[in-house]
Amino acid sequence: MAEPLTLHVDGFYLSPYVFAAFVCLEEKALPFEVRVVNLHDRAQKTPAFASLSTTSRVPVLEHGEFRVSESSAIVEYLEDTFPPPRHVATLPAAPRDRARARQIMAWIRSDLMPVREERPTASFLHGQPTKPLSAAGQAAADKLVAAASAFIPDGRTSLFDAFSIADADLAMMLMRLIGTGERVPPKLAEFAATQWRRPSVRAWVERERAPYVPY
Ligand SMILES: N[C@@H](CCC(=O)N[C@@H](CS)C(=O)NCC(=O)O)C(=O)O
Repeated sequence: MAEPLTLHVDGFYLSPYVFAAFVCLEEKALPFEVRVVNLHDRAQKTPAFASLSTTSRVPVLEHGEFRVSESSAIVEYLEDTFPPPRHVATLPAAPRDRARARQIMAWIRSDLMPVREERPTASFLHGQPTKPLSAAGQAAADKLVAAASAFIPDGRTSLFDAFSIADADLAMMLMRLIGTGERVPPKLAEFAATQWRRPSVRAWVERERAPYVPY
């Protein structure tokens, strides 16, 4: 019998890291249970979750007895454990494309902090108000637009020939701007809109969320 999969998520479905793991499970059509960790109640700090996660952060994936934190590690684990052709690929197979996908995923997780701070996911997922971008926010937004324009080939609405989690990650980052009324070049707007329509992404966006409480 298949070992059960459980994804530990934040209650408001705001985490871009949970998003990547969730979309990966959906793309692969894997049955999984969701367990909510209410970050605003500091539930991630309870001894039970701290020992389960090691890092006291979401997402955490449980697969039978195995547990793994860190969204990119979860994506890699799912890709290795549930590979194509039986399951949809969520990372490119070709080494250079896979390296580029990993590059984009690592970059999104480690750069552009002013955009993440000034355009948190609550701003476009829960309609939380935003202020005009600061100089640092605008510089980071410009950097995002320039890099995304270079990464996405002209005439395409995906980074590679087929979908990868890097597409979803990049679309989420662009939605911080698009979803709060910032203008981006048409190629990027089309890319983000296409990715945002994917059923796996819709499953996360349309998930029933607890009403947002700032924390
Ligand atoms: N590098 C981690 C980041 C995970 C992370 O920072 N999760 C946040 C939610 S977006 C969290 O659990 N924060 C709780 C805390 O910091 O106490 C990943 O990619 O999974």
